[in-house]
Amino acid sequence: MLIKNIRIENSSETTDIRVQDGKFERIAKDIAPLPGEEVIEGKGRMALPPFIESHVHLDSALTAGDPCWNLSGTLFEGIECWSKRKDKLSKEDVKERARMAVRKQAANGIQFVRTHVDVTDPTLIAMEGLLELREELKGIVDIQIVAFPQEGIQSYPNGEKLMENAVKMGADCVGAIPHFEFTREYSVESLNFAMKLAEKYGKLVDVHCDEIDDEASRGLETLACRAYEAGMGEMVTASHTTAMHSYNNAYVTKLFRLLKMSKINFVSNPLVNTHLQGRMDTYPKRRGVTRVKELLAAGINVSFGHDDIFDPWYPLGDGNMRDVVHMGLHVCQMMGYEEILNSYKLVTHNAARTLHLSNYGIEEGNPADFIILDAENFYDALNEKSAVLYSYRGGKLIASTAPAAKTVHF
Ligand code: 17E
Ligand code: FE2
Repeated sequence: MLIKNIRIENSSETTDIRVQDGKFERIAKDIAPLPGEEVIEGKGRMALPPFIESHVHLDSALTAGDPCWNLSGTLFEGIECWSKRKDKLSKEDVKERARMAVRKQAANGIQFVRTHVDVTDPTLIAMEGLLELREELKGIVDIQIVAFPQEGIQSYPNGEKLMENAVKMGADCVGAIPHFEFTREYSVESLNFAMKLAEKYGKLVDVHCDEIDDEASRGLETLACRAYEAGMGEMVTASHTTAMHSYNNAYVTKLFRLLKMSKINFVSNPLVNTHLQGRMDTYPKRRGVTRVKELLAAGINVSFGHDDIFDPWYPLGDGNMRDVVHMGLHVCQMMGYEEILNSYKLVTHNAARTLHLSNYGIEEGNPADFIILDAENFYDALNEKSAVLYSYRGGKLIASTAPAAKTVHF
C-alpha cells in the first residue's frame, strides 16, 4: 500500500509512505507505485501515530445510572454507586461493556489502552473478564491491565492477597489508592506493598495517587521516593495527583526535586477531575487538576487520560481523546499556539512512554500503526473537531469515519 502526499505529525511538508508486510517500509517524497499496488491519496492531510488511552476504567464503563446515579458528583459517591453495581457483575457483563467501550475508542483512533480493573472483589470476576478481552483484542487494540484496589489495600478485607492474585492471573501493572486508605499509615504501607509486589513480579506500577482536594494528601512523595530508591522510576506512574493542585508552592518546589530525580510518569485526567474535584468547596471552587504545565516544564513525562466512559464517576464520554485534550488545554491554561499545535503528544508519544510501548511512531521499520485525520495539522484538527478518517493497525484498516458534510444555506 502506498499513501501519497501525507503530513507526518505537524510537518509543513508532505511525504509518501509505503506500507509492506504490516510495517512502514519506506517514508520518502515521490515514491512511484509498484505494479498493482494500492494507492491512497493523502491530499495533504495529517498522519499521526495512533492515539493512546493511558488511563481508563473499562470494568465500569457504560454503567452510569445502574443501579444509581452519582448525584453529588463526588469521587466518593461514585465509589458507593460502583460498589453496588459490583454485586451484579458477571464475566460476560464485564466483557460486553468493555468491548463496546473499546469499539468506541477504536472508532476515535485509539489503538492502545491502559485500563484499571477493580480487584477489591473476592471473586475477581472483572479481572477475569478483562484478561479474556485483552487476549481477544490483541494486535487490534492492545489492552494493558492495572490491578486496581478501588476500596483500598490495607483497608479492604484480604486486600494484599487479592492484589497478588490479580497479578498472578496476569495483570500488567500494580495499582494502589493511598488517599482512600483509612489512615496515613495505611496509605504509606499500601504504597510500600504495591512497589514490592511490582518488583517481585517485574510489573509496572500505576497508582491512583492523591485524588482528593486535601493538601495534606501526600502519597506522591512516598511513591516517588520508593521509585527513586528502587531505581524503578520509569516503570512507575502517578495518576490523578489532584491534591497537587492544592499544595502550597514552597512544598511543590521541594517536591519537584524528588519528582525529577525519580523519573516517574504522570497521568492527568482533566475531563473527569474538573467534574469530580472542588465538590466540597463553596466559592472560589478549585479545579482540582494536577500541575501539568509545570510538570512538563520540569521535563517530567505527562499524558492525559479520559478516565471514564459513562460510569458512576462521569456521566458522559464516548472514548474520544480529543475531548480530553481540549479540556486539559483550557483548565491547565496551555493555550499558546505551540502548546495547542503539539498537544497531541499528550495522548500519543508521552502516553507511549508511560505504557512502555516499543516500536511506536511513524518511522521506517516500525509496525504500520497510524491514523489519518481530516486536517493539515493538530491545531486545526482540535479546533475543527476533525474526524479520524482512518485507523490502520499493522497496515490493516481497523476503523474509518466519513466526515460529516456541512452546508450553510446563505
Ligand atoms: N475510581 C477512582 O478512584 N477514581 C476515579 N477517577 C475513577 C474510579 C474513575
Ligand atoms: Fe482513574
